[in-house]
Parts: sequence; structure tokens; C-alpha cells
Amino acid sequence: MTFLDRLVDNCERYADKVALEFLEADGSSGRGVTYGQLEEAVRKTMAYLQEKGVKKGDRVALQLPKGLPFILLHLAVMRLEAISLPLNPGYPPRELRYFLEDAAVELFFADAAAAVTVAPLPDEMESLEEVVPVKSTDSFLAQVVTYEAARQPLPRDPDATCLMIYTSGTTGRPKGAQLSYGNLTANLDALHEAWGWLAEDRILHVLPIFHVHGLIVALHGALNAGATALLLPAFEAEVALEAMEKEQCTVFMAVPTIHRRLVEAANAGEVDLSHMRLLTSGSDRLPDDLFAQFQETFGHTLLERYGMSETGMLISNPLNGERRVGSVGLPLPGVEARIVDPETEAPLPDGEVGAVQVRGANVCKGYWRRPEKTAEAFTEDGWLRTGDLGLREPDGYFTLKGRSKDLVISGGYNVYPPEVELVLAEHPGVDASAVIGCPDPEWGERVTAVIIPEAAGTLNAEEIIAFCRERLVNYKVPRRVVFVDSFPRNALGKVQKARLREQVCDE
Ligand code: MLC
Repeated sequence: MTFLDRLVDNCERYADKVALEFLEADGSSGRGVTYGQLEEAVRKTMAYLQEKGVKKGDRVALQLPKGLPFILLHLAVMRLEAISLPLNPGYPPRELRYFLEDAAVELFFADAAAAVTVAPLPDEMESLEEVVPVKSTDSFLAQVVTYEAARQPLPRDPDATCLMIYTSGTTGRPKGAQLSYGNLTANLDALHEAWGWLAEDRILHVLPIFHVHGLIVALHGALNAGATALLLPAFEAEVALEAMEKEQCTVFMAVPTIHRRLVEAANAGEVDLSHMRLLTSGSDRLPDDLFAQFQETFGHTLLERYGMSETGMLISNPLNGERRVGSVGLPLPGVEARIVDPETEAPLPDGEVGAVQVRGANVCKGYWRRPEKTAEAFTEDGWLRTGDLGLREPDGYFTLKGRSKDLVISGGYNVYPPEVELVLAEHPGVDASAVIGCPDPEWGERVTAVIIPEAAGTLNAEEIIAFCRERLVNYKVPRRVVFVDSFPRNALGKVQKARLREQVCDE
């Protein structure tokens, strides 16, 4: 049994209940899809994909806006034992190309607006058979309704990969974390229990659906519970607050940047969120001041949890019990977490800061076609090295204390400095660069590029930002550029980023 069995059961059990409602950008009501309609449309989409030749193990990339076609394709791909590869619609051609090539994608669904740019790709890429432009929900549905609903049995192999999420690392190039049916099922079950999901829940969904947070935790979480997801195409604080109230929502999940904007928007007027029962925060550390301000403003205590693309959710503050400020809480059912010495990897006593390692049925089996990266990421006895530092309190709560990996988190998105540094290295005026995160009240961290120019006075910040904009998705583009003559380096010549942050960030 996988989460897909549960979803199909829910579609029968709650056939007439709204599973998804796509709100308009201003929060007004939009298209509703019942559980019964969802199942019918998924089966028709499966038949449509089968006709396109999709088979077990194929990679199907979805670079589509947050809407019904994305969700139908994603579910149908997984039902066919193929692999869903969601992609940020903001990826410029260069980044997109990398993902399609690396994952050896066979079929690519693209937003029609990008279709002209991507149309020639099948001629240039060996594996890619077809690019299918999707114009609108109506045009997509008009196409799939003509198919006879597929009768394919549900996937049975828990170890097969059904979802691939790209994440980066210290070497700069992103790699695909292979999540299996079993991984997702274990994590959905754990969260269902830990957060007390109810079929009566109504979640206001404001996150992008190309990441684990918006896609698995929020969207699948709701469908797994037989609940209703009300999806906004993008986050806008006033709209979200109004929609939560008007729609009498009970659940909301977001990142600290979003929670801060909600607090700021609510301070301007009266908001009653007494109908909410669960508001969670993740993807980045929740600052203590925001935890308190949120409580004061809304009378709700944010439930902070910790996860990553490779694992889904790992550790969470409890639904009932102490939600401890500054802490990410207790390991979820079925998840083991430990703190080890970063050098020797020997377990450390409670209260000592070390490297966080995790193990459990939710943890991915490794990276797509990167056995050496998989071997680096896991210990011999199967613990995943998260790259985060933290400590365990004597009562079992975990607190994160920074990172050993070179990573910047901006507005809940991970930015891997080596990826940005590779782009900067291509600029003819850049001799060397180091990308760091500087603390920022709005974004958590601000991507900052520190550059040694080829010749002093020849470069300006605007030019560098424009260069990056053409080559990187928006959140990776440096928000600040600083020119220096040299970097602090250690004896091996490696840039000391901690020292560089001290020198540059407070300026
Ligand atoms: C948008 N911009 C960002 C940005 N998001 N810049 C830096 N960091 C970000 N996160 C850019 C925009 O392109 C724009 O650039 C400018 O910042 C201001 O835009 P905005 O309108 O204020 O931003 P907005 O579109 O409202 O987006 C902010 C946001 C969004 C917080 C709603 O970033 C967001 O949805 N974040 C959630 C990310 C997420 O879901 N992460 C989950 C990863 S899974 P310009 O130059 O065009 O003006 C994971 C595992 C786990 O980490 O545990 O959850």
C-alpha cells in the first residue's frame, strides 16, 4: 500500500467533496474539483500519457504554473510508475537545460509562454522525445476528457522512484534526490499522525508546488487526509489573510518570510484567525522575534518543523505540547535523528553541538545517476549527513545551530553558492568570486556576491546582477555585490566564508 492507495480511497469516500479549489489571484472563488472528479481526471490523464508513450521509470518534467494541469500530470505520472520532475517556472533556459539533460527527461510539459524557447530542445537532446506546451487549464482538460479513463493497477513497489527533486551541493551542480513511493508514504503517514490532519481541514495553500514543502507536505498532506486545499497562484499577504478568514481555513503552511509579511499586513487592520487550528513554519529557521510577534498578532503559536528535499519532514514541534521557541522539535514517528562529532562521526552527548544525521523510511535512496554523491551523503550504516549543525536537548528536542554545508537560504529557497560562483566565473571581468549569505530581516539571508575584479574599477554591481539574471532563477541572483582586492583564505587556499561574512555583511 502506498499513499496513492490512500488517495484513491479518499476519492471514493469523499467523492462529492471539494479536493482542490483554485482561487483567483485576488482570493475570489475559482474552479473547484471534487475528489470524484479528481480521480476521473487523473485516470484520463494517465491514458493520455500512455498514448504519449510514458512507461515505468520514465522522467516526465513539469515546468508549469501552479494549476490543475500540473497536479493531474504529476499524479498521473506517479500512477504510471513513471517519475515526476517538477521544475520552477522561473528557471531561465540555461538552468532548465541542465535539469532536462541531467535527468534524461523523456517528456517535458512546458508553459505555453515558454514554448517558443523550448520547442527546439528535442532536436538537441538525445533523451527528450517531446515538448508539450500547455496553454491553459481549459485547453488541457479539453484534450484529456476525450480519453477513456485508464484502468492501470496502482504501483506496488515501495522502493521505486516516483518523484525527483533537484538539490545542490558543495560541487555546484544540482543533483536529483530520488524519492520513492515508500519514502513519501512514510512521511505522509508520520505527518498525518503528528499534525492531526482531519478530513474536515481546509488548507490555504500559498506555496509553490515544485518543492517538497508546497507539493508533498501541504498538497499531498491535504489529499492524503481527504481534506480541501484552496490554492492561491502566488502569495500576497492581504489576499492570504482575507482568504483564510473568508474561506474559514483551518491549516496554513509557510516559510518565515511569508509569516513576517502576514504579521506586517495584519498590524494594519483587524484579522480574526480563530478558526485556524494549525499554522506551520519551515524551509528556513524561524527567528525568535517572529515566533513572538506571530503569537501576539494572531494568538497562534507557529509550529516549526525541519525537513529537506532528500527526506521530506524530519523533526517537528508537537501539535499538543510545548512548541519551543528556537527549536525544531522532536523527531517524527519513524525518524531517527542524532548529533555526531563532525570529524569522527561519533555520537555526541546531549547539549553538545555537532552534525545532524538522520535515518528512516522517509529518507531518499540517493541521487539520480550519482553513486559517488550518494556515497558521500550517507554513512555506511545508512545515516544521511544533513549538512546542518545542531544539538539535542536532554528531553529530546533538537535545536539547529548553523550549517556545515555551504548554503544560503533566502525566503525559504536554498541557494548553493558554488552554483552562483560558477556563473560569475564566466564573466570576463571577474577574477574570483565568493558568494555568501548576509543576515536579512525580510529574506532570512540575502545572497551577496563578493568579487575580485580582473582590473580595479572596471565592473559595477548592476552589470553583475544583470549578467546573473540572464543565467539564474530570480532567488539565486545576488541582491548585493561587493568588490574587494582579496579574500581571507586558510592555509590550503580555501576562502574562509565565515570571516568574509564578518568583513562584508555589516558594512
Ligand atoms: C522572490 N524573490 C526572491 C525570493 N522570492 N528573492 C530572494 N529570495 C526569494 N525567496 C524576488 C522576486 O523575483 C523579486 O525580484 C523580488 O524578490 C521581490 O519579489 P516579491 O514579490 O517580494 O516576492 P514574492 O514573489 O512575493 O516571493 C516571496 C515568497 C517566495 C516568500 C512568497 O520566495 C516563496 O514562495 N518562498 C517559498 C519557498 C519555498 O516554498 N521553499 C520550500 C523549499 S522545500 P525582482 O528583482 O524581480 O523584483 C524545503 C524543504 C523544507 O526547503 O523543509 O521545507
